[in-house]
Order: sequence, then C-alpha cells, then structure tokens
Amino acid sequence: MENLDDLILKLYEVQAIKFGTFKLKSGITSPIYFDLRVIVSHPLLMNQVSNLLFECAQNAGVKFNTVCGVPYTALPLATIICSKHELPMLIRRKEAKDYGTKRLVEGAINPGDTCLIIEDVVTSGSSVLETAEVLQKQGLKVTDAIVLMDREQGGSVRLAKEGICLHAVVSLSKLLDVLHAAGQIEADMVHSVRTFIQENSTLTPPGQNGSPTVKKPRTELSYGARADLAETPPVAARLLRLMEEKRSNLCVSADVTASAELLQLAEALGPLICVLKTHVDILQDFSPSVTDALGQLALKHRFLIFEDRKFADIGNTVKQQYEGGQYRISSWSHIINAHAVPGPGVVKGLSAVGRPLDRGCLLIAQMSSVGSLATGDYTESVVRMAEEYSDFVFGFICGGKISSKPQFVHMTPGVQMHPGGDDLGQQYSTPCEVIGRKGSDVIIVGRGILAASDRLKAAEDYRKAGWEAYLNRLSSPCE
Ligand code: S5P
Repeated sequence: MENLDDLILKLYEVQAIKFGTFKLKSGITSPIYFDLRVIVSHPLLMNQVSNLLFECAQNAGVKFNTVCGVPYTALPLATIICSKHELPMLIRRKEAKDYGTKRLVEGAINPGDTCLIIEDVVTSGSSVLETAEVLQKQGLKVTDAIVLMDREQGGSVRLAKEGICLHAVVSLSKLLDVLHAAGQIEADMVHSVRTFIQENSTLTPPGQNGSPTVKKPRTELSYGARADLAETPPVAARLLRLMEEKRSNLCVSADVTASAELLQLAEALGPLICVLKTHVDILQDFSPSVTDALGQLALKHRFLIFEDRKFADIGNTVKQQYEGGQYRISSWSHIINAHAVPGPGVVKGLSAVGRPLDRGCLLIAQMSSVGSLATGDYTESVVRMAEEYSDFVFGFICGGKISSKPQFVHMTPGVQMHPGGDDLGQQYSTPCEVIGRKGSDVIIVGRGILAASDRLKAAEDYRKAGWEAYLNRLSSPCE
C-alpha cells in the first residue's frame, strides 16, 4: 500500500497526472488528465510501474502464457515485465506493414495460448478491446487485462461483458485520496473530479437505444466493475472499490466489551479488512471518544464501520435511535442494518437521517441462527423492499447471493474455517462455501478471529480464504 501511495505521488510530480481544464479527444472538458507517456523519461518509475503491474496480475491469480502491451505507452512496460520475468511477449502493430509479412502481431503465436494485456489507462475499455480482438483473431485467448490506472468510467464493466476481467493497480478514488491526504490537491478538486467521473460514465444505460450489443458475460463482474455500476448510496461503490484495492472481502465482527480492545483490534486488523462491524451497546465503557478514534482508524486503514444495530421499529422511533441517544450512530457509522419486519417505514425513517450523510443500509434478509424465520417469501419481500429503496439500501445480511443486481452487496455472518455452531443456535459455514458456492460477497467473522491465540494471523487466514474463493468464482464461468 505504501508503495502505491509513493507511486501516485511520483506520477503527480512528473506530471503524468494533471489537474485543471483539459479538452479530451471526445470534446468533453475534464478536470483531470493522465499522460503516462512521460514516464519513459524516468527509468526508476518505469521499473516501479512494471513491478506493480506484474504484482497485480500475480495477486489476482491470473494465468497466462504470453504478454502484450497496448501500443504505445504500455509497450515498454510489457517489455520490462517480460524481460525481468523471462516471459514471451507479443507486439501488436497498430498498422499492418504494407510490405513483407503483413503481420498484425509480432512474435511467436501459439493458438490456444492465453495472452495477458497490459495497458496504462482505461476509460471506456475500447483500446484494450481493440488489442484483444486482434489477438483473438490470431487464435489467442484473452481473459484478463492489467491496467495501471482505471478512470472508473465504465471500462471494467464493458470489458467484463466481453469476457475480460480488468485488474487495476490504482483506482481514481485511491489516487484522489492519496493526493488529497498529501496536501497536493484541495477538497474542491477532489469533489469536482468525482462529479465529473460520475457524470461521464461511458456505460450506456441498459435498454437505451444504441446500447452496444454485447456478448453474454463469460466471467462474473469483479467487485471493481460492480463499483462502477453502484450509483447510490455512495457507500456501496466505496465499499466495492476498497475491497478490490485491499484484496479483502473480510468484515471482522469486533464483538468485544472494552473500548481499548476495540481500538486495538481496529488498529491491528484495519489493513486486512474492508469493514469493521461493531455492537457498541456491548461496550462497558462507551464514550463518544471511542467512535471518534474508530473514525480516525477507518480513515487511516481505509475500512468502513458497520454498527450492527439491527433496527426494527416504526420509522419515527428508528430515526431517533439512529441519530440520537448516547451512541449517535449516524454520526460515525458508515453502514447500518435493519429488519424489514416493520415494513418500509423502518427504511424511510433511517433513510431520512442517513441519506443526507451518505450512509447506507443493509436489510436483514436471512439469519445464520437455527430456526430463523427469515426464509422463503419473507426473504423475497426483503429483496423487493431493497430494490424499492435502493437510494439508501445497498445490500443484505444473508446466507448467500439473493439478488443478481450487481450494485447489491451480500454480507454473510456465521463464518468459520470449519462448519459447526455454538450452543446458542449460531451456525457456521466456511469462507469457501459462503463466497464460492453461495455467491455472497463479504464474510463476517467474529469468534473465528477473536478466539484465536494470534488474531492477526487468523484475520489474514480468513482474508486469504475469502479472497481466494472470490478469485475462483471470478475465473469459473457464470451460471
Ligand atoms: O444472522 C446473523 C446476523 C448477524 S449481523 N447472524 C449473526 O451472527 N450476526 C452477527 O454476526 C452477530 O451479531 C455477531 O456479531 C456476528 C457473528 O459472530 P461469530 O462470533 O458467531 O462469528
């Protein structure tokens, strides 16, 4: 992570990233501009970028036989990677030679081989697609592309629709966070770039005339691609994006009773998790300073806070429970959850408080405990309620995937390395079962980590198990 922060600052220093007013090829005026071509004059930076691109492919578990850089900026990057790791490379010509062999691709082509594509910046994904098509015409398979910078304007979704999984070293969100934290850009600029990106997605809304005819997706959408599709509430895209960046679909359930221990857990496990789930009402020594400190740690380690309050009353009551009382949950918790039992009023009440603060809510659609009544028709009604209030509800507490809408995040409790349960009705499934077979997105783990003698190691084991199950799911054909 520190490597990445350092890289972002260096790219800014050499003006590969610029802020201001730029007219793009499309005629649109953009507040941000990337010109990665300049890095060829900075050999150390070239090596650093190439290393991170290669690491990204390795971390994503991509399997490939050969490598091709999209001409021209990514060409030298692919060369460095191939040279350093002794991998065969292919060069795509932009124009076929009008003499000699007229080849579009130079290098030894073995039909059936898988070629990894390397690119510098992805906006709509069209340059990667062009290169992929040329390679595919030669009989090569293209399953993955690694990009240094994803502008988050729909490229990963477009590529996924063509069966190519895009892995980004740096997302635009991360870049803005790092430059802002380092005092290089003002909050106003962060805001105007975010607004520009949101308003200039290259995705054509489904059903609209002129939407491109796309092949049936061969791969499932990655968390990063789904972040591009998740418009509201903003916390959904934030979560999906940081899962992709931190390579973590682990939520730790920090069910401890002392504030100091809660903060220690957040400090130690923060880098490994995407969400920290709390039950602040079990803290014996709660004070607002704890949630302030937790907020600081969430910023430092880039995780979201989820107060597992399970609201379940009429709208007017939950509104007060969420905003007021001694816990003032809405002021610090990015995510909350609610039972749907009271009907839509519970969501409306919570939304009145949470939406203006850009918070998000998960509906409890299923439970992990023996004899739970949240099954069948009830679960289906919860999914419909989530769809109706999708400006605030962005997912579910559930046992597995219950909605195919990519913006909905499925979070599953009752997870341990071995199936089983406790003597009060809790039931456990494994990360592999929950993420791989049942299609959930996030594992929620409490005692599996808290009761371990080495909590840090246990958390890393769960992170790895959850992430590998996700990668396997991504690489196997959908449906
Ligand atoms: O159905 C559920 C919903 C939730 S949010 N089952 C659960 O166990 N939970 C919560 O997840 C529960 O309140 C606890 O905080 C955590 C599971 O903890 P563990 O120690 O059993 O992993």
